[in-house]
Amino acid sequence: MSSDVATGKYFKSDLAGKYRRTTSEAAARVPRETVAADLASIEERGYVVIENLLSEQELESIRAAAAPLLKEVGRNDFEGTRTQRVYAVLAKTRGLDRLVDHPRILALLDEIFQPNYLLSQLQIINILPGESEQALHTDDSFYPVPRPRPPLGAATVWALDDFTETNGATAIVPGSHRWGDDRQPMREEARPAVMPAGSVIFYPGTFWHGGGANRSTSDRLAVTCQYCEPWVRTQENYFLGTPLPVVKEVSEDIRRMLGYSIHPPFIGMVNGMHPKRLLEDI
Ligand SMILES: O=C(O)CCC(=O)C(=O)O
Repeated sequence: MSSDVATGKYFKSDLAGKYRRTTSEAAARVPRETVAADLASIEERGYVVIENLLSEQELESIRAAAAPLLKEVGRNDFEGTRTQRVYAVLAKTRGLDRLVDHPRILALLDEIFQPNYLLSQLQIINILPGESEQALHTDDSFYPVPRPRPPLGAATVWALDDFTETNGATAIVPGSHRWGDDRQPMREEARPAVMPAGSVIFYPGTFWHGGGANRSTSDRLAVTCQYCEPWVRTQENYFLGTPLPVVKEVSEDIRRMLGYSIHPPFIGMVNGMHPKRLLEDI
């Protein structure tokens, strides 16, 4: 064994020759004081709501991309039998990409996770009138690592309609990101994340929340993006589920989050090489 391996240097180094570790240029341009304020809110309350991040024009175009994909309702109480859910979104439309790689969100992820974190889940969620409340849960509880602990995942919920007290706004439990395994929230501890369309709520995977009951007469349309550390398994298997032509079309930030990246020294390699070499002949 070489001394580098013995000292652990080997396992910490970026061994990629041609494709080195990549970071988000757009995220790096977000003012540091903005990132610090968002992180302080997450640290203190477990979440940050960023209001009106999307323009009316962006909202319209995202809604137009989402609408034709809305078909099936959920298969159980957790998915919601009166909730339409769309999976494998990146393979179906380019219209939601800017939610996945929004610089303001990547700037937070850059601080919370190790470089080359991954996209874990991307869903369109349309809660229909009459839907009941979803069970409160955390998003990274399926990783068998005891709490309290740092998050292994993080999520956004983008409001494409106004989120109101009555239409199924995400129910959130402030401060719950710090709880240990011995504590679960009572329903009365949850409150709706009321925010105007075009806003986003960001919370770590340790934060208790759930879809709200829709007691209104209109739909509640949202998109949720979830991300995870580069060394845990993603919820949706994008390595297998994303056709190569789609991988070519998306931004470099999304490509990296789909697994065309390495967690140094070599986690994620293909045939001993950086996965981006797969794209060279296409
Ligand atoms: O739709 C929402 O507001 C949140 C949904 C959610 O947390 C989930 O489906 O896991």
